[in-house]
Amino acid sequence: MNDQLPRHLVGLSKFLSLVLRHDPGAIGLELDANGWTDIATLLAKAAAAGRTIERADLDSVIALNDKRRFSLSDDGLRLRAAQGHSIAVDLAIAEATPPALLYHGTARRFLDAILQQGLRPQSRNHVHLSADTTTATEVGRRHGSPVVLRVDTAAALAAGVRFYRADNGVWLADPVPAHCLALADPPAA
Ligand code: HQG
Repeated sequence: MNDQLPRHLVGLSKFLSLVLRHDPGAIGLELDANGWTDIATLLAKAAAAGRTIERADLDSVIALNDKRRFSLSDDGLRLRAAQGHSIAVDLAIAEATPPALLYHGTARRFLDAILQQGLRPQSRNHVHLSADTTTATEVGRRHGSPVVLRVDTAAALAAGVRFYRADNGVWLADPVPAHCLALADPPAA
């Protein structure tokens, strides 16, 4: 994780994820309806809350983050998290046509519930899916012994599931019914 991000910037990346995805109020910040903050306001609010952020460090986190977690506006003045929100934001990204298969990495202990109930977004706004099993395995490992499900996207589309592609390429979806899910083949030895 954070392969290219210098170790001393990992804490800043996590702080930005907290503020821009889950709890802007922690530093008295308000995001707009689409999840953006003005960078000058972000830096001022963070400083007032006791967290001074060097502009160069912020630029490094945005540029070097392995998952491109943070998106800059076209004019370079505003910042938002690309995905992963638990607060209500409208990312205003267009529905996208997914590849035939997408993957979801989870922990083995969640498998029975997921195969019964389908994939739910839990605390986030969307179900998060990956385009490849390697990435999905890493996502699953965050929760425990990883297992990868494959999503039959044609079946999901037929069931009314909408798919979106976040600024950083992560696939986002509505809840995915169980009949669209199957265990993915284990990676070739
Ligand atoms: C599981 C990271 C029981 C689901 C990653 C997952 C991703 C169920 C957990 C992004 C369930 C939620 C999101 C059901 C789903 N019953 N468990 N019916 N449906 N679950 O962290 O997808 O590094 O909210 O399988 O790379 O793991 O933060 O979602 O295990 O892109 O940038 O409930 O977070 O990105 O966990 O990860 P999460 P996720 P960052």
